[in-house]
Amino acid sequence: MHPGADPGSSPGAGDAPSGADPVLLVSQEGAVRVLTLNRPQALNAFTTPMLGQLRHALDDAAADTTVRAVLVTGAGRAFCAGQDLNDPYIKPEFEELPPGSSSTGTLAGQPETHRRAKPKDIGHLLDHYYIPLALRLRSMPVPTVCAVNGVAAGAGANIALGCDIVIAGRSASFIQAFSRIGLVPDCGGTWLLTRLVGRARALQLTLLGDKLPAEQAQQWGLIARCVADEELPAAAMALAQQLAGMPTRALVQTRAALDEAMDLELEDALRLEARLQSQMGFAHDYLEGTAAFLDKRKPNFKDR
Ligand code: LHQ
Repeated sequence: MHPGADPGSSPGAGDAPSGADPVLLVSQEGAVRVLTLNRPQALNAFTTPMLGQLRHALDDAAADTTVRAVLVTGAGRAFCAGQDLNDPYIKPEFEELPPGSSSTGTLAGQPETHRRAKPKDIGHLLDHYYIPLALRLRSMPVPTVCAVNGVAAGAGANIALGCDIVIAGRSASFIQAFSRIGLVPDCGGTWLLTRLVGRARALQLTLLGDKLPAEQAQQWGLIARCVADEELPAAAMALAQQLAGMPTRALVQTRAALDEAMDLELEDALRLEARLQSQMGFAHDYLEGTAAFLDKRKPNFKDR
């Protein structure tokens, strides 16, 4: 597939052949849309079709007014091992060289002097797949929950961390795997990690590329919660259902205000809060929330 192709519309590596399991499972429980990465044989590593499908599924959830929260998780023992390093979009091609030529790369099991790697511009993959996906996630008009059911590496870790509330099973872990293969963090890792855990820990994670166990990730403030593995599905769904019953527009504006406040002076943050509060004050959910409080009944929030 060439850069600029419509993400998700073309077949490619990891695309499920007809009759095979889909690479993304989409289901709905009440007002919660559940998106499950489904390539367990490759630890749910992202292929280009899968990235496109995930983005389209988020677009669908955003457009569907019956959806009031999104829950993202993975099938099998991993959440996501990041970019599929076998995807033809990024995998270097190797050209045959005459014996004795110098080479710049090899294929496993091949004599070094007989092949040379022809690199590709892997930045295209970020421009056309990961950046739209990361921005879509951050601008969802409903809250997002990620249930990290196992290892989350590279772009898989940063997609997870891009969700509003991240809850992980105790056996899960986070790996900024980029430096292990000669890359820099992407998918928002530089922005997210510095905000979530500060420069020292962000550097430790990204330079060393070490595995951070879920419990420590919670202690560091990288994720919100860590639960026993067997409790993860129910705990994540309960969180998503709780969020789905809340005033969606206020939650989404809260996310936007918190993100923006990181770069604002106090007075500008105060004025942003006042501007948003004015808007909220005219909305149905505030009127309903206060009326329900005064009537001592459960509120019925509607705004999105
Ligand atoms: C995989 C992968 C994988 C393919 C496991 N691909 N098959 C953006 C722009 C452009 C270019 C590149 O990247 C990016 C963003 C990124 O995400 S860069 C980072 C890419 N990810 C990685 O480098 C992580 C690679 N994977 C691993 O280090 C390990 O698999 C982890 C630590 C995640 C898990 O280790 P184990 O639990 O020991 O599992 P395993 O290594 O045995 O993997 C199981 C299978 O999954 C295995 O296949 P096989 O056929 O041998 O059973 C792996 O080859 C496959 N797999 N990750 N990213």
